[in-house]
Amino acid sequence: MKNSKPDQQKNTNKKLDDLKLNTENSANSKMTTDQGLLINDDTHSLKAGERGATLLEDFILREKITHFDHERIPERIVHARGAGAHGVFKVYNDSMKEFTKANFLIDPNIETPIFARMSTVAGFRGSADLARDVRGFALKFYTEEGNYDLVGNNMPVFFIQDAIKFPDLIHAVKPEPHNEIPQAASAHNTFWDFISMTPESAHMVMWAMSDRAIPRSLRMMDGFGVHTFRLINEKGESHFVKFHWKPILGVHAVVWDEALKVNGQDPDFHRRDLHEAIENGAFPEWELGVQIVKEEDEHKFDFDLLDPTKLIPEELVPVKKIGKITLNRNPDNYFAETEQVAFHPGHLVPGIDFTNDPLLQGRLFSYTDTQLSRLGGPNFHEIPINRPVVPIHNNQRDGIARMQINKGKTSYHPNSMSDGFPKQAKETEGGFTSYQERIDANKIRSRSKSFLDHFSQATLFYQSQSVAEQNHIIDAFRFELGKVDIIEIRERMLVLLKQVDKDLAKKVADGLGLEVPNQKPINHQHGADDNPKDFESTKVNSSLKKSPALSMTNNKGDGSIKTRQIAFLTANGVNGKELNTMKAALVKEGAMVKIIGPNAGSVKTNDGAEIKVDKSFLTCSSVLFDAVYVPGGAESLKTLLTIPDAIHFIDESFLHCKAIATSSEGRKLVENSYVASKLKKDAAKFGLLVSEKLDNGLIKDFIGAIAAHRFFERENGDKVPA
Ligand code: HDE
Repeated sequence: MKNSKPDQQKNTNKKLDDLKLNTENSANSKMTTDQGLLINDDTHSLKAGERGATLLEDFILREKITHFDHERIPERIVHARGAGAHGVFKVYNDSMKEFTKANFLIDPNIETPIFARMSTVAGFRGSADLARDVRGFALKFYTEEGNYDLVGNNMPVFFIQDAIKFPDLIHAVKPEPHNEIPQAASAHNTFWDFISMTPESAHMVMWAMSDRAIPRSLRMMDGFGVHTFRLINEKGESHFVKFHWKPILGVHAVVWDEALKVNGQDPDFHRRDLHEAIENGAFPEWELGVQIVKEEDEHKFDFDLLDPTKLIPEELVPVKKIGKITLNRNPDNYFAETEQVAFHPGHLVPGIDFTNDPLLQGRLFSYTDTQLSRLGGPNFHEIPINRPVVPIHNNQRDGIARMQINKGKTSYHPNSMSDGFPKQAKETEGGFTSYQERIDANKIRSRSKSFLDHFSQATLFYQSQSVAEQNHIIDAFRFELGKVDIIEIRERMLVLLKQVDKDLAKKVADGLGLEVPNQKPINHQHGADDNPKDFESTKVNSSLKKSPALSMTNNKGDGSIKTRQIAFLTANGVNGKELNTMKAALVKEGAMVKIIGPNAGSVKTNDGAEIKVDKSFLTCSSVLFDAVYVPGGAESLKTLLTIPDAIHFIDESFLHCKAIATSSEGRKLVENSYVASKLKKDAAKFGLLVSEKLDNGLIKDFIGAIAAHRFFERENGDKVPA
């Protein structure tokens, strides 16, 4: 399906129909003011004479400039930079009936419209996409029972255990207050100062320093609801649940050097990738999964289900895949939809409920509150992207920018003048009731002892990574702490890392030119009158030593090369047959081929055909691609060898562990790069495919190498300067 716009497809999506009510299209229309007056001259303001002063009475000028003056709204305090898309969700079958009465999770005939927004956390709205950061991943389901929001991240745990610390965490990671430096980066003093005094963050910090924090694409990252929620079935029974959504294309990352360069080459790298994939009909998909835990098993784990710094290892409770999320339509207008969409973990439907996770509890306050200042008042639910697909009836009235025109003489309950309407709905009619959890407690400010194991899962995460992934984590700590210029902070971090893994701490210390201090970690997260001893970290001896599910190596998805971006390096005289054959083979597998040439325009093949150039060496670089192919052609290679950027393309692709293929004369580019020294007998095993001619063997090997994503073996002493 090439075109994803709803006008061109059979559309039964209620939310898209609903948005049409507010969609404007200026095609074939004359220009008007906001009052509908036709405009005769949008080019000149009204002046007292051709060279005279502008007149105050020019209401057309004033309306236009006033609107412009007020175009900006405050950006999100966190998750300011994001990209969004419309889509649908459908469950596979009714097997969830046992656990929940939420219709959209049990009826396979229902296709629920959704809107998704993915974001970085720390950077401002104009920051670059490939910052090392957690990615927000928020889903709004427009269900027949009202909107349900699953406001998650691409990592399954969080930095802190109590919402009251969130402003501190965010102040620490945001640019430092005196000079507003650095943008969209955690590599600075204040972040690590806070983290080093907050051992509960150890697990999340391992995730944030892993390759998960630099995704290849927003379409290739996991989603997690993070907190434990409840599912409530028709009988009113509760089960604990963790939500996951896993990309069909697998979870993939870039390498750090690449991320730094992408941010300069294309700061919109992720946003563009999502937009283009959807425009090309390559709709991103995830499978929604659940881990379900019975009420009576709440305390059977060696961690607390309410602690948001812990995950439930999939080896203990498997993820049951229950349905599919598909993003199939780009927003028509970024501001109206992606910027104004307002998520809130408290947007619930019957069949889903909260737990007492203290982080979740705080979030339930924050999200509505923040919209009041961001979107200007309490009517943000009426903004088209936010309004549900079911009617709203209540006695809430007025406020800034009220859209709804409520008829009738009453706006209170109970009333007799409107026959009691709108009436409350019984539970059997779909009325929402909260799960009646029994609570018998003192009102206190404290933290459960069951939250004090700060390191076991950090260790589990580290131990479950492949060697390459572990090396990347070590490098990330060296980079981040290397940017911290207060030695005491670096040392406190080494003390924490030693609790996670001694070898990790030692290697990071070596990179920093320090020794790992022989100290115990100190937990500074407690009240002034508390005894610090009561808050010391405890490490539980878990029987689970490794969780393969935590390594990206084991999350490769369908193993296809769909949507991978492949660069073909060409110049006049390129071997047309080789170019076209390889292109056809890759496109057949769903990859995207881009022709790179010395200049914009076109290149001539050796058989006289003309091929359009997608990018010149000036307007792109290897970091924007997943793999590179150099077709033969004596004349083409002669030209390419005179272009330093073409040689650099090969070196950089090799450094970033990407698949490289050449056929016939194409090998000359490799032979004239630093990669020449890597042309060993078994080079093909490591994704360096140099072939005398283009044959089926090369095509098959290249497809396999692209699917492998990266050849991290090259990082073991096989690097080249690039
Ligand atoms: Fe958020 N978070 N958060 N958060 N969060 C916001 O709400 C907050 C947390 C997440 O695309 C804000 O509308 C508190 C965890 C996403 O619009 C704000 C705490 C998780 C998004 C807010 C957390 C998230 C937000 C800013 C700790 C993963 C972007 C703008 C108690 C499960 C949603 C806004 C979008 C946005 C508060 C922690 C995910 C200020 C107080 C944990 C994906 O309300």
